[in-house]
Amino acid sequence: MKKTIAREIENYVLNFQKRDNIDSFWKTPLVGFAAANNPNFLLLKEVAAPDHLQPEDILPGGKTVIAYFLPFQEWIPKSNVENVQSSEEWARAYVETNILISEINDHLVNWLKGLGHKAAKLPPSLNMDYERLTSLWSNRHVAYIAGLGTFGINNMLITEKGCCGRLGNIVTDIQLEADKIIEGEYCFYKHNGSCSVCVDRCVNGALTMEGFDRFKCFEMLTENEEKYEYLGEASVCGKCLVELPCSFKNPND
Ligand code: B12
Ligand code: SF4
Ligand code: SF4
Repeated sequence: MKKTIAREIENYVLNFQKRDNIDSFWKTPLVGFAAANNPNFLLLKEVAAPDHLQPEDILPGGKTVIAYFLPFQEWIPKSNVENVQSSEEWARAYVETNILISEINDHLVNWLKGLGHKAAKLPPSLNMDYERLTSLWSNRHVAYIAGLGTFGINNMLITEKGCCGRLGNIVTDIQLEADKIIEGEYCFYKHNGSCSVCVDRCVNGALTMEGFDRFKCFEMLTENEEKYEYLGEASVCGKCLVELPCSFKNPND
């Protein structure tokens, strides 16, 4: 069943990028599975984020959380290396990937229900609190628990296909074998202190070795959103994800 779910996501992406009105392209998705009762879900709530929802809040009786990572084709991040403002390709990929994630989630929920299972996604209204700039559900944390990667000091989840891509999740009542959390650190800085390229790349003083200022970051995202208003809601920057040793792979490989 795990392979069937991964194939379903992969096929959805392949068909989506064939559409005439879609310009972005993605590599084969990575898919991971977390047990809904993994103690790390509660740990996140108790240690870091008291408001964070549990899988049970999204689907009562849910047993497994499915996490997927949609890596961008390399030309998209490469287009975003130069200049302070984001490239149009990066902005467009953000807008199109948000549509893709929303469609994949709806498709998976309906497809699993059609097979007689229960499944649910996080309601989009809970995804972002614009005053605090946080969410009640962490796609990164879920993907980490599902064994898809580890955190970089740029805050991104670094997977075996790097950090340049976007994440999605749904919860189901199917009991599936959980994937193991990755041991060790993919980020070079966390591994042996040998890298800080992402910090040097930040264009608005938001990401420093002392920490991350989400409001300064959001200032840059808003500047780009205004520039690319004609594309939709492109709240982007992403300079701290591109041209890094971890952009397209686990740098320790
Ligand atoms: C709020 C938000 C923002 C805010 C704040 C960013 C931030 N760093 O927190 C703003 C608007 C500034 C922003 C900016 C960006 N964002 Co943003 N954002 C989100 C959003 C909607 C919610 C994040 C959140 O608050 N989660 C809840 C908190 C509690 O968890 P967390 O911060 O995700 O994760 C923490 C815990 O896991 C904890 N933790 C780490 N290790 C451990 C271990 C244990 C044991 C425990 C208990 C906890 C713990 O620390 C983590 C980091 O703070 C997510 C989507 C989502 N729903 O997850 C996207 C998301 C994080 N953003 C993403 C991206 C790509 C960006 C941008 C590059 C913009 C762009 N697309 O061009 C920039 C990058 C800025 C940066 N370097 O951090 C991607 C990241 C993809 C990836 N590879 O990881 C996400 C996942 C969207 C997606 N669906 O793919 N973002
Ligand atoms: S650029 Fe270097 S320090 Fe930054 S997240 Fe990637 S590996 Fe870690
Ligand atoms: S997204 Fe832009 S402003 Fe935000 S931390 Fe990264 S480089 Fe800095």
